[in-house]
Amino acid sequence: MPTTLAFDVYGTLIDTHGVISVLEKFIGAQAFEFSRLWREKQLEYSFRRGLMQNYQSFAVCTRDALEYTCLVTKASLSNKEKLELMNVYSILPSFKDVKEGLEQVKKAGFRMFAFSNGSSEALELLLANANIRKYFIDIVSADEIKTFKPSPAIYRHFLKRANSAGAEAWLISSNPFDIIGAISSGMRAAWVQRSEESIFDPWDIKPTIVINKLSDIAESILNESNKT
Ligand code: LAC
Repeated sequence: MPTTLAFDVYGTLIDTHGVISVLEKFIGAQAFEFSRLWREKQLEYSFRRGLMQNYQSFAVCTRDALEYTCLVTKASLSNKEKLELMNVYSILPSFKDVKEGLEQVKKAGFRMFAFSNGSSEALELLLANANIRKYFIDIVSADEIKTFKPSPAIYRHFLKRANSAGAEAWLISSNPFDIIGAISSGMRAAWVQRSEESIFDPWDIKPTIVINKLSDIAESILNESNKT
């Protein structure tokens, strides 16, 4: 069975800070900090809803986090502006290294899936808009089992949906919490560290490999597989 790759979406394939140019129109220089806080809070809300078993879609976590970020930064955005931001969020761009990386992975013959907290509908739109939907056999969404990463249930769900054993499946993600979740559930995992400022959690669980750009993924996984 060829190796299976699960590509995380938000923050790995798709740049969540793609909202910054629109935010700048509304709040000027605060835009970067606002975007960072918005993303952090969105993830925190998904973690909390997972722990509380009080599921709402990832889009609800995003919308609630936007509201929180407005309150804490005292940014007075109108409802129309918030709606515009949410619309931009549904068609965010991919990172620059993504198409080349996916193209190489496809040529190498790996089985490719998109694997994300977002709902299937949201992911179909996002990936189609970024022109990368065609690379994936399927989309596996946390919404199918109404919980979020890094619950072990979601990685088990992925392996079942992809019909793959953990030892033959890799998660590719820029999100350290996702990498730790996948490794803890028996998968292998490649952390995409695009900048030196992104820090891996100093736990006793490490990524199988670290790459700096997505276009290195095919070669790095082939090298790693040859070692074992
Ligand atoms: C996702 C989160 C981790 O796409 O952003 O699943």
